[in-house]
Amino acid sequence: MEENITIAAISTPPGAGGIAIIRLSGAAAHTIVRQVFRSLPVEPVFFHLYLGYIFAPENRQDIDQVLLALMPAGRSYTGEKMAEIHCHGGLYNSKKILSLLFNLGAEAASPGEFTKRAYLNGRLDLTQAEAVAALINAESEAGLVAATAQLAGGLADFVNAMLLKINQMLAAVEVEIDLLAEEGLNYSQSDLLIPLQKLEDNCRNLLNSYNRGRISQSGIKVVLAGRPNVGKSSIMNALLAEDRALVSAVSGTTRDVVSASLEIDGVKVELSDTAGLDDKLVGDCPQAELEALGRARTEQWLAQAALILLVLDQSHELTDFEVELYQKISQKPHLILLNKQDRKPRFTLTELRRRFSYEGPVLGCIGAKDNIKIDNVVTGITDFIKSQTVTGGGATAVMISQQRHYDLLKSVGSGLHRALELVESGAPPLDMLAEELHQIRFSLLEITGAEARDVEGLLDLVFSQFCVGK
Ligand SMILES: Nc1nc2c(ncn2[C@@H]2O[C@H](COP(=O)(O)OP(=O)(O)O)[C@@H](O)[C@H]2O)c(=O)[nH]1
Ligand SMILES: [Mg+2]
Repeated sequence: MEENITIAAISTPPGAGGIAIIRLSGAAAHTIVRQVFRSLPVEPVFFHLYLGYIFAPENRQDIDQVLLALMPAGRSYTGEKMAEIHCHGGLYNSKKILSLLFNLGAEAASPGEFTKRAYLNGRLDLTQAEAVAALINAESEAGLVAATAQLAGGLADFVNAMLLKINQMLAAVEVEIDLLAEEGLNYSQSDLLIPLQKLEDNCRNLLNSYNRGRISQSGIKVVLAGRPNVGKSSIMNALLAEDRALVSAVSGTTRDVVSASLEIDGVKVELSDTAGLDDKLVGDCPQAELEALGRARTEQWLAQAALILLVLDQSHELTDFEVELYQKISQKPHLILLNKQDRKPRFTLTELRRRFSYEGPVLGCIGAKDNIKIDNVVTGITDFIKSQTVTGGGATAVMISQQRHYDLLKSVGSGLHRALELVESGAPPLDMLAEELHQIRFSLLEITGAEARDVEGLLDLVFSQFCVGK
């Protein structure tokens, strides 16, 4: 078994830094470090930091002054004997220490292997292991909060509570199957109906939290669209409070999509500025080709956007092309930004509403550098995020943010639906009902990984998202 191999890795990112941490885990972790660390007591105190020198065993030459901590099996992150060497954060010295450990029998850890061992040794369930990866990769306040809640076992508790109910029902149905031969059916429909309905509700609420969870973890894509020169790049820069996109009075300045991230209401917002869309292609060929390319890119981005900001310039007449463009994007969540409020308007709000057949809010703004007015655009984006992440009636505090959990809960949901149909039919074939409950049980167990510790494919999927050393 690979657990008997002692693994080692540098757990801090490569490059020069204050310190680097080298981790070891496995049966030989303590004996290996003892051979390269001066002055470790015969019976070291666990979790104590020892200050001392790492030396090369072959010539007893000191390599670095470090802090060393030992953790006992059963009380460490992985559940195995562990050691952590906090050395100076240079690439050369840390790699040299690591190679000493390899010479003494340690092997290079693969990505996520420490966490995988923690899971295999029952220190974490699979949802918590996934939360570790999510926490490391969190890019916003919302992402961090979601990952921490999952790490604390919120999702696992919720799933385990569902599992307990399924187990109870399964036991009742199986007793019923056994008794049937002797005493006839003793089953009452309401015994199963109400708990199954409750479970279906719970499952639906959790599935409904996926959008919220995904947005918390990965953020949303917001794309600026509109004719050239209406002020898209200026608004992008104003929102970012930096000169990210090129702004000029020359129409068609932005050719490619320029993206940057900011945090709004705790959520990561990936903002993208696109080349303007227009029906008038420039006459000479190379220009026209460039326009067409920019346009194709823009349309790709619009398709991926969670929210489109359609920018209009109120100091120019509305064009038919803008009306057409609006028709195109109106099926997607969007905000209409009426830019250049500092200039004399050339069309009225009534005209805009009539031509767009649009009743919703229009956000007036100024993107020009010296005169920025952008607060209501930020509020508009905030309201959109709130509408996507709001917890409606019956919603759970617990949420899911990973596709794997969503897919498994989907099959739990359809299993529950089929089980309910059987029960509602009045006299369900009990063996069919038991089979549905078994399938639901397996899907729930796969979420927490409680019975999947030997399913290699599943573990590869989960642990491949990790970096080496975690
Ligand atoms: N007066 C005024 N000019 C603006 C405003 N927003 C942008 N501009 C100017 O309009 C021109 C085109 O802006 P730009 O952001 O490059 O437009 P884009 O082609 O839509 O990206 C530039 O000269 C900007 O300075 C605004 O709110 N008011
Ligand atoms: Mg631009």
